[in-house]
Amino acid sequence: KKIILSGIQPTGVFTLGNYLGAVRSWKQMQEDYNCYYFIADLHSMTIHIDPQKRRQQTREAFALLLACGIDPEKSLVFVQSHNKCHAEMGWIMDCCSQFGELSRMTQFKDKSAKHPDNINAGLFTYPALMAGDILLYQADYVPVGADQTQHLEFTRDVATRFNHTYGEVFKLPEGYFPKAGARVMSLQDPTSKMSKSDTNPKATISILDDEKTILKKFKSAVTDSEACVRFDPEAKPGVSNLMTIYSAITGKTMEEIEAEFAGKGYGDFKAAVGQSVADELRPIRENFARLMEDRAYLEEEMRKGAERATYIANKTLTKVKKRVGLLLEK
Ligand code: AQP
Repeated sequence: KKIILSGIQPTGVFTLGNYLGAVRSWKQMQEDYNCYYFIADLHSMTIHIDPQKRRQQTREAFALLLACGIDPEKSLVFVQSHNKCHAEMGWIMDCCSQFGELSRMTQFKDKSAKHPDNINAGLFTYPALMAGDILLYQADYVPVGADQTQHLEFTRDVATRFNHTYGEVFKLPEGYFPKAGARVMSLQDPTSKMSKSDTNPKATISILDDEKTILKKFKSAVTDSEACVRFDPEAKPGVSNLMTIYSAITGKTMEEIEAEFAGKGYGDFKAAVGQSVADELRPIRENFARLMEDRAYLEEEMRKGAERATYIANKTLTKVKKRVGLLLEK
């Protein structure tokens, strides 16, 4: 089986965007691939989070993956910092990355504009750590959103350069674009993506929101004054976003959705979208509550994941160290 690798940051409870854009497909991919999924706690250090909150969010993120149907019997699930190879490999990748190419990363520009008071070096070298994450496991495919394609290209460039300088070690990973993946936008500003770190709770659906909250948030979602359910992301970003969500959950096409709500107002439409989301998320919320009560189980799964991840990654790291001339300890 081919290897798939992906990570998610513990920067808050996953949103409907994280779920429909990533985690739901991760669950489906478990059947056909060897899947490695990790909680990217080292990456989350590029923004400031209260330490106690980071610990809690990391535990929750791990439980959320399992609650969403990632099965630790089928997939390797682990916390990034539990496998020390990531930090070591990250440094080696730092030294194989050029200032110029890192300077061209749009995510760095975006994030430093968003947090001008904390433009730390980690934010700048984030793509090098990510390259290490991917290359350590010799991943064949990396599921990436549009915002991550530049980072994957960077990973391939670094890997190619390394192989050329030190001899063939790394497999070049390819992007993987899940068929059912959807890009979900903010409910309050449908021109920007839904993000877990958004400070306006009305803008995002957390996958742990209860039914009442979900229906209320959809009711107050920004739309337009045309009162016609029609897919047109340019002219009608709000309505189109709700249609994207509804389509991703029900499997209906845009034409089918337009027909379903022809002649009806936005009230009925929003209620139907909200209900479909609430029904989809209910079992996840229940699974999560159960998992969080069983701390011993979570800790044991984390430990097992860390052990296996370290075993796999260490093979590549040892090869890398030999190739670059780091003296191996006897
Ligand atoms: N709105 C979205 N629609 C579709 N997919 C999305 N993803 C994130 N937002 C959307 C996908 O979720 C995966 C994990 O993302 P991440 O935690 O590594 O970081 P992110 O992309 O920065 O996600 P957030 O929610 O926006 O987090 P914050 O607020 O911390 O920056 C990725 O595969 C991503 O494409």
